[in-house]
Amino acid sequence: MARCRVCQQETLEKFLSLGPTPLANRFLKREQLEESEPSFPLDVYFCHTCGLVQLVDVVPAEVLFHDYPYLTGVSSPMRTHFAALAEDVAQEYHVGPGSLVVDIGSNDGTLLSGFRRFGPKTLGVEPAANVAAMANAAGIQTINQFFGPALAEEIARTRGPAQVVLATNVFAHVHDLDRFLQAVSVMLVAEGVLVIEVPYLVDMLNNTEFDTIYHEHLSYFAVRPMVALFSRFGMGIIDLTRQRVHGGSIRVAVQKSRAPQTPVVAQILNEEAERGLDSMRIYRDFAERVRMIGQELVDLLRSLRARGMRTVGYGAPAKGNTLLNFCKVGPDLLEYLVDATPAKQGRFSPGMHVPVVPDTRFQADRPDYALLLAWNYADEILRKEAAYRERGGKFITPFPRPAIL
Ligand code: DWN
Ligand code: ZN
Repeated sequence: MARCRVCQQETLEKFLSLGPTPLANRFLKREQLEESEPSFPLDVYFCHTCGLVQLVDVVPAEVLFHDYPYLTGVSSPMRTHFAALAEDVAQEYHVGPGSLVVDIGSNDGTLLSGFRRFGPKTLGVEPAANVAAMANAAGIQTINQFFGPALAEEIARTRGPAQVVLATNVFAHVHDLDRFLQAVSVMLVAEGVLVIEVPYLVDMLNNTEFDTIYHEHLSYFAVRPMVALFSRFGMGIIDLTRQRVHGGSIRVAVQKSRAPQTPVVAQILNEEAERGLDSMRIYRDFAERVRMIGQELVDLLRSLRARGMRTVGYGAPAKGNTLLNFCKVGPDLLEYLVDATPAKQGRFSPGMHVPVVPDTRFQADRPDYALLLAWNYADEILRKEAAYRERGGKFITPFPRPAIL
C-alpha cells in the first residue's frame, strides 16, 4: 500500500484514473512515430489523513526533466506575471544588493531576470541541460543540477546563505518533499523566506481542470496538507495570496517560525473545510465531470468535422496532452497544434501524434475552429488573434465545459 507524500500514512484512496498515458512533454520527432512509446498509469489519490491529492506512480525526474521543451519566457503573460512576482518579493522582503535570491526549477531565467533592477545576487537551479544552457547564455547564472541537500550545502558554503528561495511551478513536481525542505532549510538564512507558487486544488476542482493532471505533477495542493508539511520543519506560512496564473494558483511565503497561524491561513483553511475538501464526495463528483467533459468535447469536435469544418489546436502545452490522450483526440479531429515554442515545432504530440506547427501557420491558414489547449492564456490569445475572430474564426474552450467562444 502506497504511503502519502506528506504524512507518510497508508490512507490513500483512488478517485480518478485517466488510463495509461504517455509523458506530457515527450514530443516526438517524425522518425520516432513508429517506435513504441512508453506510457504510465495516471491515477489520482486522496489522503484521508492530511488531505493531499496526489499521484503514487512516480516517473523518475531524470526521465521527465532531462531534455525539456518548455520555456517560461515563450508565454508573454508569464513574463508579465513573473516580473510582478519579482517586484512583490523584492519589496516585501527587502531584497537588495547584499541579498542572494535562489530560484529552484528556474527554467530559462525569466523570473530571476525580474530581480536584476533590485541588484541582488541571483542563482538558478535547473535540471534540464538544454534550458539551463539558454539561461546561462542569457546571463542568468544557473546550475544545471537537481536541487537537494548536497547542492544546498555547497551553495550556502560558496555563495553564502540565501535571503529568498523561490519555487514556482516546481513544488508539485517534487516527490521527496522532506528532502526538498531539508535542503531549503540548509540554504536559507534564519529569517529568510521560501516563496512557493503552485496550482491550487480548489481552482482545479471548481473548473474541472483535469488536464493539469500529468506525471510531472505529483501533488495537487490545498493549504491543509501544506500547513501539516511545513510544521514538521518548524516552518509556517507567513503570507498567502491566490493568483490567476495556470488556471488558479496559490503563492505562499514560508518562514522558520513557531508563530501562531496567520489570519489569512486560518481563513483559507475554513474555506477549504466548508468546500468539503476533506470528504471523497467532492473528488467523486470531479471524476464524474471529467468523464462528461471528455465525452462532450469529442462529440463537439466530431460534429464540427462532420459538417466539413477545419479544426486545429491552439497551443501545444503539456496539459493539452492529458486532454488529447484521455479523449483520444488525434489528427482526425485536430489537423495540427500551433505553438510558439521552437523546440515543439516540427514534432508530434505524445500519444495522439498530432503535428505541431509554428503559430504563424495559424494566421496564414485560418482554420474554422481552434481548440484552446492553452486555455490558461485565453485573454492573451483572444486578444492576439482578434483578426482571426473578426474574419469568422472561432475558438473553443474545453473548461469548465466545452464551449464555442
Ligand atoms: O507546471 C508546468 C508549467 C509551469 O509549464 C510544467 N509542468 C509544464 C508546463 O506546463 P504547460 O506546458 O501546460 O504550460 P503552459 O505555460 O500553459 O504552456 C503554454 C503553451 O502554449 C506553451 O507551449 C507556449 C504556448 N503558447 C503559444 O503558442 N502562444 C502560449 C501563448 C500564450 C501563446 O500566445
Ligand atoms: Zn497524507
